Amino acid sequence: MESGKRFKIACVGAGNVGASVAQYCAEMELGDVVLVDVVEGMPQGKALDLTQAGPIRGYGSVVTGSNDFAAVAGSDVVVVTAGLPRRPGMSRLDLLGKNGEIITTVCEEIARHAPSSVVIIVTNPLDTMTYLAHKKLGFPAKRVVGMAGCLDSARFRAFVAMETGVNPKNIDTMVLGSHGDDMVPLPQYTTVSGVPITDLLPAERIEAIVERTRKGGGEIVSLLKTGSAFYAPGASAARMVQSIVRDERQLLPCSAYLTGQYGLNDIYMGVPVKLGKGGVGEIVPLPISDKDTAALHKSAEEVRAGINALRDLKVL
Ligand code: TXD
Repeated sequence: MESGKRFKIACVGAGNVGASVAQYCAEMELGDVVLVDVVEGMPQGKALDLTQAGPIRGYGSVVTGSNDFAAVAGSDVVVVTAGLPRRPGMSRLDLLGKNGEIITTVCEEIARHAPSSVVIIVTNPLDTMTYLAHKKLGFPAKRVVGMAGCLDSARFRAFVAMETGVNPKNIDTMVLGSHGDDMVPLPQYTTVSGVPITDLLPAERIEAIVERTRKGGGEIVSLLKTGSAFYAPGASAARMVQSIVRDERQLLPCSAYLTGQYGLNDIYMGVPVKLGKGGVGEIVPLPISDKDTAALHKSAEEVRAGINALRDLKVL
């Protein structure tokens, strides 16, 4: 990825999240964007719609759509949102098996057509699917990364902004662990213009914000009734694309492959990474309390259970 070159970003899965990733990437002119989906005509239609928004929004990114995976050829970054939502009567295990099959097929195609790409997985259950993708793609771990922490920390920041009335741009935070109820938000690393929120807000308000962050996805699902959040997830994945194509080396919480960091091995989990050209540059070891370490290990158990279930289902 030399500087000055025109980047290509593929969004595999052109549903709600995939289309918003495409929209944000085009608006930020991160590169040309291709939407790929199995639903006939849908990625082409959304691509045309986004192309027609360009003159008004002032971007010139070329946005195309296809039902053929060959369209991802030459992509620098591939964002995978392909998957099924959980339907009534479908168990978590059924969903794991179905999405596991979709990730397997998609990764075979990505490995064939875009073998040098950095792949960002968004499909749930996030950390388990990212682990599966890493195994199926056969790419070095640094080129396979999961999006969840960026979203969880954006939610945390938004709630702190709502609580304090301060511009969310002034708020920084870090969230570790798996994507789900067991995530580990870190109030001690959450600051408003450099001031830790532990000095600004009473403990019970912080606890309430942490709890709301943990349940952030569910809160939106219950309001929408059909489907789940997509604006903030799309923006979070686009932020990761930005850090990669512009080699910004932003320190972002991402699901990354661990080889002993934080006492965890052979697993994908949300940790702070320097994200830049080529993917995950470095996993940053943060000093965290024994309580947070225990919480992180507890959330790892859930990811391991998912990985084992995929093995039982013979998907992995
Ligand atoms: O933080 C996070 N990681 C998440 C994850 C935040 C939000 C959403 N999260 C998960 O992303 C969600 O649980 C789903 O697993 C994915 C995608 O969510 P989205 O809301 O975009 O779902 P949609 O709108 O149903 O879109 C999925 C698309 C849909 O258009 C299908 O036709 C397509 O995936 N699909 C495929 N595309 C390509 N190839 C294959 N095989 C395929 N199968 C389905």
